[in-house]
Amino acid sequence: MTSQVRPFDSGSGAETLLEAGHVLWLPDSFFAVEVPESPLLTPSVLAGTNKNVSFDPASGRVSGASATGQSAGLLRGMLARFSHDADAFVRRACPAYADRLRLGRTSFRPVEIAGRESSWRKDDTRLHVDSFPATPVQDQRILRVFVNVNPQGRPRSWRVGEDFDGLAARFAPRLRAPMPGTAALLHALRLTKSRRSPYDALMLQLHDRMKQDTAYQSAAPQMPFDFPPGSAWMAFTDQVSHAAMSGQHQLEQTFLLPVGAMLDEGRSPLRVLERLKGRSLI
Ligand SMILES: O=C(O)CCC(=O)C(=O)O
Ligand SMILES: [Fe+2]
Repeated sequence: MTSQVRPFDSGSGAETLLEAGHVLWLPDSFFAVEVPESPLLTPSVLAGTNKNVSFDPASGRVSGASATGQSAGLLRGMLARFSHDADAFVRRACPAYADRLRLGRTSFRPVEIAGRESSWRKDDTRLHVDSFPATPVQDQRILRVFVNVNPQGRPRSWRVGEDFDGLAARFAPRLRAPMPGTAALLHALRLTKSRRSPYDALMLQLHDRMKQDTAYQSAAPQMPFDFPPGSAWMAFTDQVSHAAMSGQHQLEQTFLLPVGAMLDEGRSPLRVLERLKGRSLI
């Protein structure tokens, strides 16, 4: 079974559909780039070799951007407005999560994905589930909201892969608990911002094993889906196998949600992997 892209219908139990591993798609996005902001839609807003501009809604700090002066202010304003609107949208769409959601980072992705050079590990045109090497999630879910803001009418083309139960059953035998002391060492060396849980370590391995397995990439159950410009979508990207094949100009907001705030935490990747491994991973 593959995960599915479903039209989002307010008032129809978005939380249940997200927890079942679906992508919820909003054809008419809650956010649009305003006319004075449109000059920001160019890869030249990026500093150096960055692929994204990153924004921290808590501090208002922008990183990875080349802009200075007035255009820096415009960029910060657009990211702050997007982050605010994405937060309001998710709280409305998922009232059961509202009190427990934590706003993470915001990103702007002005580079065409197709043909972009990258290492296999960073290559998001390969099917994967999300896992963050430097910022462990501990027992939290990764919920992400995306908006395609392409001004030339081009879609963002994704592949959506098999459901997490299938994925986990296939890869779990190849996922190993890290050596004792690894998490403390990574944290002491400041390679991670907090302690990497056994769950984080297994999810990083799952991300890597999926991307490394070229036979799996072509043979795995999967469905292409084109998200038109002006549309938004959201998913638990730690659960939904996904790959972004082509497209340019996207905004993304990350949220973290403790598994205990889910309607059914038994569906979380954490609990699925714990059942397969027969032990606690936190
Ligand atoms: O840029 C995209 O459309 C999604 C890329 C991706 O896989 C991710 O951000 O985790
Ligand atoms: Fe991803």
